[in-house]
Amino acid sequence: MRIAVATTDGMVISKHFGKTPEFCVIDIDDVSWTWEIVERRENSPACREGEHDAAAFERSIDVVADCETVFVSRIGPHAKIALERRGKQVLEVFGFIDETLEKYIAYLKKRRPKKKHRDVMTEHPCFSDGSHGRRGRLHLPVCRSCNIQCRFCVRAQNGTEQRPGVSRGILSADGAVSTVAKALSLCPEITVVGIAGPGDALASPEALDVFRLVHEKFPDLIKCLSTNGLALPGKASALRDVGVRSVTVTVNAVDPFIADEVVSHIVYDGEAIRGTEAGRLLIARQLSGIHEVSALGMVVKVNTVLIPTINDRHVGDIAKAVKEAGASMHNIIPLIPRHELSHIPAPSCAELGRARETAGIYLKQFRHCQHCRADACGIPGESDFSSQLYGSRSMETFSHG
Ligand code: CLF
Ligand code: SF4
Repeated sequence: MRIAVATTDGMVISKHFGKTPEFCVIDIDDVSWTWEIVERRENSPACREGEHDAAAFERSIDVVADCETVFVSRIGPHAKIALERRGKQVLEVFGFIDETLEKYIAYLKKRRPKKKHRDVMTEHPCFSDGSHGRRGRLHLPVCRSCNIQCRFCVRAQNGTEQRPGVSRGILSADGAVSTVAKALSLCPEITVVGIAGPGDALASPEALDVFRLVHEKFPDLIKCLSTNGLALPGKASALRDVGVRSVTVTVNAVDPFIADEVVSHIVYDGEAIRGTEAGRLLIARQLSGIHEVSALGMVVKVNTVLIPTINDRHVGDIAKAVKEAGASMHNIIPLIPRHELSHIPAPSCAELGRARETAGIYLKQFRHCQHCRADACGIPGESDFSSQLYGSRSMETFSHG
């Protein structure tokens, strides 16, 4: 992790956030628990002889943009809130940097998560900033059907579209183990085997069967499940037993009226349910599923599709609710306008940034999502071996989000 220290000499935390002429940037290695100064960054102080320079203040915030924690001798409430809104931890302390870091590292070690959790947080490309661009993931497109209908979802099978819910075809459970072996030979950086569609991973039994087979042969690979959460309650033990260590639940609303605008119907116990009744049931089952899997040590990320005019003012409520349920990370992804919501434009970068900032008050935000296809293979954003792995199969129509 990276921290910033307000200092003048690289030895003592001695400066007020608004008055420091520099920040000393330090990296802490959370495996060896060593630290090193990697950079001394100049800063133009926002407070000058009692005057506040708003532009310089914003620049100071930018100077520490890549740091998780900021150490200062003093800080005003406005600046503290501004940093916390950007997901920073702010610690006020006056003292030698080395002594302070010794105490801080002891604190970090104590709150260090259990081993399984730590591996996911350091080795999974969708859970760790450090692993993004270095670690790969393989998606096995084994789940054909879905138990809900999102108003933006058109399931498709083709070799060209780059979005969730698309694959070249459906893979049989028998072919999964040899597919993993081939994928590892193409891309040895793969640390994660995920099932993310093209339908919902829990709407049919294939995902559990495939994870069981893959886990027997490749126990060290992280198994990652992505679901809409309707069928998640009651499955936590079964998922843990087949090696699942990370779960993504797509939660687009925690208000049944908003959920009704996102989902046209759900199918529960063989019955199609619509309207706010469907929303209420879906939300309750998503939150209780998140609670159950996180209680068993699986790391939970929540995906939210940002839909302007529908849930764009609701992301803070979503982040708060799913965090209380046990989620550790949030991934807000822009709507790809399709199907019943094809008339709504995709959110702009600014809208996406604002949503992440709001949700980031409650939950750590993942910002590197590549909208992977359900048959993705490689390092997200860096390499793509899916056509070598799966070839160009002919298609039916299916999707996932
Ligand atoms: Fe796949 Fe999703 Fe697991 Fe990652 S993807 S099931 S958590 S292994 Fe990652 Fe791809 Fe974004 Fe998903 S970049 S779409 S967040
Ligand atoms: Fe099902 Fe996913 Fe499509 Fe929603 S986006 S209908 S959960 S496949």
